Amino acid sequence: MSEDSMIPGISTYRFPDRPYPFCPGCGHTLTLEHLNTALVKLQLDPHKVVLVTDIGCVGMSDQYFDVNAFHGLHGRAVTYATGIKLVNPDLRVIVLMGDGGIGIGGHHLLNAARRNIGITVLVFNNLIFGMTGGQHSVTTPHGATTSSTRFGNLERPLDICKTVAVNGASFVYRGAAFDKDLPDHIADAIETPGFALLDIWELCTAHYVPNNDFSKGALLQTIQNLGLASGILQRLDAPELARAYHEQFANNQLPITQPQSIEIKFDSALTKTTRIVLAGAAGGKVKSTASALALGGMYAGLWATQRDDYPVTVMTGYSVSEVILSREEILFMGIAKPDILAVLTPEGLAQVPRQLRAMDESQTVYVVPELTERIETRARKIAFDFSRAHPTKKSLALMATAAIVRHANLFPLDALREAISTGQSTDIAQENLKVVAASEFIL
Ligand SMILES: Cc1ncc(C[n+]2csc(CCOP(=O)(O)OP(=O)(O)O)c2C)c(N)n1
Ligand code: SF4
Repeated sequence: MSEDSMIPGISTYRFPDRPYPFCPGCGHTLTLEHLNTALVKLQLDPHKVVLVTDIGCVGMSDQYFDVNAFHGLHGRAVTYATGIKLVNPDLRVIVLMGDGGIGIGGHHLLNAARRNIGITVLVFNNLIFGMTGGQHSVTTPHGATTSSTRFGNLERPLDICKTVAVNGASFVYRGAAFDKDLPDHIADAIETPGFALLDIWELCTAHYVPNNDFSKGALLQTIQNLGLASGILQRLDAPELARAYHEQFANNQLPITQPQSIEIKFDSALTKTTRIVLAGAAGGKVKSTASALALGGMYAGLWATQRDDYPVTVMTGYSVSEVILSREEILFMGIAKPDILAVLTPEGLAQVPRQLRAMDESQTVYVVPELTERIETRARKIAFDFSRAHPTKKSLALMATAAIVRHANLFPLDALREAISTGQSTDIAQENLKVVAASEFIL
């Protein structure tokens, strides 16, 4: 651990006022407490820890920890973690997933071990699909009763540890959620540079325990009966992929895309974090407008985030972009309640009813005239006036956004012009600067 990654004196990584939601006696509670103890032992900078959760009861875990988090599709947690680690090898990326996720995303696990990517996988192995009612999983023992194996499981269980070990994992451990020394092993795994996995056996008190007359003793006995080894099962010293990847580019003097530094050239009068949603149509340059808005904010000294949503099809359907501008670092990119919502097209409007309902009188909806009557919200409504400037489908988003920047006094319009000039090709920027000039006529 490097010195700069230490913030001494952290006594917990949990949110103290958020109790876990699991059933009484659920092993997930024990394992998460062990994880917390391990993090406290390591005293890692919370900004450099990322919990990647899979689906299932275990998938709820990340919201109880005050660190970065990513939650995605079932079985894919290892792939998300791989991507995060590849981009930033300095992060401690910890995957929390069930045996169900291991089965669904087994292929990803093999490849993560084979690549020796430096992530830590905690398998919350309760021998069952917990969240969906106790169906059998890849680790359910032969003969076990589950809601999908009423007369006993006919399949043989997967040995997760052997599987990742044979594929080259750097650290492999098997134990139980009851193990007192589990925090030390979790810490050991997190400190391992390469791929590390802990197969942690647990009780699902809602399903596996009642269906199999199961208990702590029976769980430990089952590990033995199956002939599964426990403790540290493998420790290999092999190059970690993310570091090797970055070094390879450095040795060949090729730049890996790095965040560009931006020179602050303007001042913003913005005092409070402002959440802006642009709801328009695909092909309407919504996304590039949002990029210009975010970059303009940065030129004016603000923090900015951008999040885009559009269908897989092109040039048809909706396109909704969310931009947050703030004086403070932005730790969560989602927008449940916008401060400013621009409704530009019917497709966009169809995507934002919840946000419109959430808004109150202190917030503003800017809307094209033909959709004004269809907006149901408590927020202040302001309609654009297109009598003196006539945007096309392609210029509407930018013209509206430039008008909003001025009207809401987000930052100087020159910062938006700078973003367009530096962030877009010369021809497109020239056209767009004319659109910005025309924006003064519409609000
Ligand atoms: C690809 C996919 N298949 C099935 C599901 C339905 N599903 C949601 S939770 C779950 C069971 C999760 O079991 P596990 O991963 O072991 O976690 P646990 O609930 O035991 O913590 C399933 C099958 C899904 N969300 N995605
Ligand atoms: S259903 Fe099982 S895994 Fe889910 S919270 Fe309850 S005991 Fe835990």
